[in-house]
Amino acid sequence: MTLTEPSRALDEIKIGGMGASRKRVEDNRFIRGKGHYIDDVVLPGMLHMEILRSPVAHARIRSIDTSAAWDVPGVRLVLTGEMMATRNLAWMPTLSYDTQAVLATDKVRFQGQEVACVIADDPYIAKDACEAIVVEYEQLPVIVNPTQALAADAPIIRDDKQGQHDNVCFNWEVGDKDGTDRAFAEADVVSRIRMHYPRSHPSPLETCGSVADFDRATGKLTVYMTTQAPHIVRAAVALIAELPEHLIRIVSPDLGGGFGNKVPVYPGYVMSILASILTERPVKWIEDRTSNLISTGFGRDVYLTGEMALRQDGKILGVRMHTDSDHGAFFGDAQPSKFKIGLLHSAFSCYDIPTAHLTARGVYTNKAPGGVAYRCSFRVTEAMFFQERMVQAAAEDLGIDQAEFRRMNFVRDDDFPHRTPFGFLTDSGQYAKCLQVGLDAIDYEGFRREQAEAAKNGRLLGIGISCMTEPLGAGNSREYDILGIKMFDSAELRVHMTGKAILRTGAKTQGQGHETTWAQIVAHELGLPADDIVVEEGDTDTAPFGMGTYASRSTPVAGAAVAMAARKVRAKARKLAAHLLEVSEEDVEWELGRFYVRSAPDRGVTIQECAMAAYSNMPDGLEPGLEANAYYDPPNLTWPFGCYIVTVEVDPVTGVWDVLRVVAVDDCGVRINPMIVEGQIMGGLTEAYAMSSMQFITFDAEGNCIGSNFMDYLLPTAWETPGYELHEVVTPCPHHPIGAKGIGECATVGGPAAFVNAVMDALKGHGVRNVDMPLLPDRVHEALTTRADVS
Ligand code: PCD
Repeated sequence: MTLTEPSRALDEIKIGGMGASRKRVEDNRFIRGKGHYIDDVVLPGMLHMEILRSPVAHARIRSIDTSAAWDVPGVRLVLTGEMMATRNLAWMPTLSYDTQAVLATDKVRFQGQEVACVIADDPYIAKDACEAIVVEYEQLPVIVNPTQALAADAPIIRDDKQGQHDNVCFNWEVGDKDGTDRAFAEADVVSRIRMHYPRSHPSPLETCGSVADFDRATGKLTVYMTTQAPHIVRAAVALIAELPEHLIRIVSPDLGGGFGNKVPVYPGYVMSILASILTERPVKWIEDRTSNLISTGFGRDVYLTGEMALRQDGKILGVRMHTDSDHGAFFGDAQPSKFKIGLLHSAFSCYDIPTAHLTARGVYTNKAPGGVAYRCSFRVTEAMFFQERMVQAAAEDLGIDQAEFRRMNFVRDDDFPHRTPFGFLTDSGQYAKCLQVGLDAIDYEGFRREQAEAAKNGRLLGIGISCMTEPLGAGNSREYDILGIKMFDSAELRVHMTGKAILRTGAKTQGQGHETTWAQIVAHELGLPADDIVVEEGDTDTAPFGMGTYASRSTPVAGAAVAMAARKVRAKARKLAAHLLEVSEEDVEWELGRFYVRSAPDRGVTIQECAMAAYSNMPDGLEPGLEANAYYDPPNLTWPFGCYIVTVEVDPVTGVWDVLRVVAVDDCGVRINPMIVEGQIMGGLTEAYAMSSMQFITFDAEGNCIGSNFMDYLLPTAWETPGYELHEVVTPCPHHPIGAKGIGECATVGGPAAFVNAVMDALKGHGVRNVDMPLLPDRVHEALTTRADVS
């Protein structure tokens, strides 16, 4: 700092810049009931669509008789697979290079699969008419898990696919097999664990839906739909339906939560589009709760087995993992194309492990499509759960304290960038420090004493730790693409003459608060008050091309693009400032919100004055206007770190467990809006708690989905939800323009293992190594009484 350094820079917090816990601007409309969700879209002449779904899980369709449905007054159209087939639309490609039935033609392959649909004057007529459709099914044997799917005599579910002679949808492998074998040969101790991460459902409060509006006069197709990735949908419609891309407009309005559920393209969207083209009227489809729960993107359903090679002194020498994942009838989830099991191989990235090997097998079953990245960056929830359960088991086998075991194996702070055993490059972190903050906060030693004391009276207390780093922010485009479309993102910033601005990005908020936080990044870069910037996302006619919001990629990618676009605007504003100040550009200095003359700091112009000049007083030869766009292709993923510590008390008589305390230490680099970040962590922890304690979607032997409503599939309310104690550590991301890393999913990813580890710690000495989630009281009770694992 020189003596002439002026001190007129704006107080960044006051203008709502980076680090301000600015109130969420979108909440102004949400809490007033003024949000504009899919069901709020009402167009003149709009018709309504309802879907007839299969009651059985596996059956050949003998016949479909729709005549009675056509006779219901008010019915405009009835669609079957056969009719879709005449337009080559009975099947559609998925985002994972598979195919999925839009409407079943040959067979139904899961309960709830789309069989026919009715378009009518109102949704009630459409629903009644669906019930008038008669379908004759010839039932087939049903497969509901990988063991059945892989049996020698198993019926082939995907007999529609040429060359498919079994129920395997992929085999995939990564890591160093030979090196790992050697590590195991040298090990003093080999620790083993097997577990099932059960099927779960993202269940956003708002279900899926669409309003398709084809205008024959202009040839324009507008589709309002609940999608987390509008531009991917536009590309898919253009490439698959071969409609002209410039005449397709996808609008994703306000979304009542996404959580990965709104990434896949569902048959309902496709049918509403075709129905609008055929009827030449807008067609609305709104899914009901049960349809959402039984037919749309499930998460998890992975069987994991693993082994860890250990040296007696606690050093991890290598890891072997195998997964069998149940993808349901269609491989419909989205992940970067070259990674079949998502980023599951990001497991063990925070530990310094020389070698590892993973084999992954995906199978088809008679269940709805699964494997969706429910609040995780493509299967990392499963990866981190497995990792932290394995680490706890290994520490126990070695007789080393679980915190100490983690600390001794962590990647060190001075060892970044660090190459993980599966080949990722982690960017930065202070893992031991995060753990220590957490241990101090929960008073680890104190709790251990309390636990030992309580045990004397037969009370079961437990403490569980879960540490993880998550790969957030796909791309870079070299490694990450979906169906060949490279993963990067974008922002476009227009500053108006009075210094107000509009910002658009290729991301799509679903409740995360982008309207609030993106404006904060612009405020940070330009010194414009955040309140002067309006943020828009989700309309492909206006937003720059982007890959959408999932995998906590928005801050790492679109957020970076926002900073870069703002910097381009600042560079142009500098030219305007030089002109206004009548000095050369090199003599102009910047401080937040203002340019000034280096030799005369009192002589300056504000960014708003530059904006006005861009339209009213630009120098000769300078293009008018003040706007810029930026496409950002990140050099790497961002790697936030989380340490979650939970204490519980288990009732030895009933198996009921209560959470005593939850301490969360998150390092997501620089926080744009600390309040929003904390909200993300609390929401994430709540989902973690739900999965570990109560959520269960299962299927009976006939493939009936048990858990198709909120009476059976439980969402935690404020009453069950424990209180959270949040702490932070800040390790700025070295390659992100504002040092931020993603955070949206971290607590859901890392959280479940902390709850389960805590209960398992309480059960230590009772002969139990693993109880599969959800840890319902009867399962915990069974483990206590049988002194055996429960799956
Ligand atoms: N941030 C800040 N700072 C930092 C980071 C971040 O501030 N450092 C913030 C931002 O800006 C935003 C948020 O926070 O606002 C978040 O972010 P991120 O992390 O980036 O993320 P995104 O991308 O935006 O988002 C996504 C995520 C996901 S993925 C999910 S599931 C979930 C989460 O997000 N979802 C949801 N969260 C949430 N929230 C809400 N409300 N809603 C929803 O729906 Mo996936 O893959 O899809 O499964």
